[in-house]
Amino acid sequence: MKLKKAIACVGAAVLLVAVTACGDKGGPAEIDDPKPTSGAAGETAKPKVNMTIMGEFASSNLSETDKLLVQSIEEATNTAIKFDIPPSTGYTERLQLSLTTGDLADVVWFPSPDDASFLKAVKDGVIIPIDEYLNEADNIQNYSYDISWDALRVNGDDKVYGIPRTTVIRSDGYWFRKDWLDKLNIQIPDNNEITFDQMLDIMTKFSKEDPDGNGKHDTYGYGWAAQPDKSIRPVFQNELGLYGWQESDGGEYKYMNPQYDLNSDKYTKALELTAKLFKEGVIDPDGPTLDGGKVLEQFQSGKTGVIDGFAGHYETFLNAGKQINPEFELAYVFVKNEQGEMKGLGQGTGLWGFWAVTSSASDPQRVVDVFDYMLSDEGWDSIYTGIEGHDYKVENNQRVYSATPLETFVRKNMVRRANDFMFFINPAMSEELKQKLVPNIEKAVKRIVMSKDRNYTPAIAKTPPYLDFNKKFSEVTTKIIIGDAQSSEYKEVLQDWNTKFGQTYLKEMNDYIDQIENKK
Ligand SMILES: [Ca+2]
Repeated sequence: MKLKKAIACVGAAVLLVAVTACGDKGGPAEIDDPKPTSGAAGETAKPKVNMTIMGEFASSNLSETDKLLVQSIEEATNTAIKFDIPPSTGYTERLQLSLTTGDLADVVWFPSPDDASFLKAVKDGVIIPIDEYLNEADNIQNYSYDISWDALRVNGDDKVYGIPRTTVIRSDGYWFRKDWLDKLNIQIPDNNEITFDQMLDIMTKFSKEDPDGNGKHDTYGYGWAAQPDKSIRPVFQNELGLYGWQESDGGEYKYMNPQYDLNSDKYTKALELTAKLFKEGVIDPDGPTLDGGKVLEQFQSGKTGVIDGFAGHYETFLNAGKQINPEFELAYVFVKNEQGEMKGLGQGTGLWGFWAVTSSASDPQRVVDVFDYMLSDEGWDSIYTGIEGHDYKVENNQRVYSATPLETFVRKNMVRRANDFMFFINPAMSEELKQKLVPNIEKAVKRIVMSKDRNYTPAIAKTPPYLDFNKKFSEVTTKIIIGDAQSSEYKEVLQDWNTKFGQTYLKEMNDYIDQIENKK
């Protein structure tokens, strides 16, 4: 359907005409497209442009659906697109080599705006600013997070150095053992939202009241893990109102993170609560030594009754759990904060890497146009659902999807639309399952609160003495949580930090946030 449309529109070859004649802004798909009138091509058509896109994908070769997608993009934008996909284990090296030798694709993917080779390439003029090309890129503007643009202004000149590869930011809820809730006669409201007190009560019952009925005291309320760097942090920060850098309630600094605030007890209270739950065995005592994979295993095997996680994993988690215990059932639950609000910290800057236009690009505007097309309603429909005839057929005005397409290396990994939670839902999913999952994913996307630091790191925090001192925070946090230190010891370390580094750190962070916030 869409491919036919794209071809039909390119037949007319006038993009302006294409928008009016073939625009399909969310309306129902029509089967009988009027045939394009020929002869309109010519005057305003843009010349064909060749471009190479260098990116990191799971396969160096395009799959069938990838090829069909690229073809539809080429036809819609009058381009010839080549992909340069190094083996993913060697991507960084290949990218650096290209930057050094100047043998560059028109547009290249970088994993992060902090990437040292990216920052150098910007300084050297190898990566160019794209502000002027974004003027008419309404789709890129509409479907990127504001914070992503801030993260891409890396050169102190207020210019943007990349097209976001957006990731849909979520703040997930919790998986509960539904069969354990039933066994203990605990009801969850229809909207799946409970208070933090209810959450604490349920976790306590899961650890004390033998929810698996084996007569042994062998379960824990909540499964948690150490951070990837092995440090541990207090649990339930969302519920306790810890959302990173926000406007402060007063005091010396306009913006504050409770973790660094000598005048606030929010963070020490979170430490105290984690220590209490740890001591009482309400949270898994093995948590500090576990990683994410192990936490999932403990939950599926019935050692813990609650874990946090993505609502879209329902079928996978349920099937894995049922293999171990046929009684295994799942409920997905959100926990409101102490003020009764549905809020959760969104991580990152909305970027899952980004696309940087290089000084070798023969037509930078057209590179931006290609990405803008991918995010248009028509382009996005092909990216999300695939191409008619291959990924789905149209029968009785309805799309019938083929078996789950797995080889969407390029198709599903070029661009995303900010806040578009339907991305997480396979279009082939049954209506019944959609109705079960979509409301939960929607809540996880809509409840996000972003930390105002936008992943910015003050210069002082990159110095060796600072990095060395930082270990003291990890040490004291671990000690408090496992019961080897009083929570007041955190404030002692914080006081020391404040004297040595904090004033510089807090001022620099405040200046950064202030500058970005005032631009709005
Ligand atoms: Ca038991």
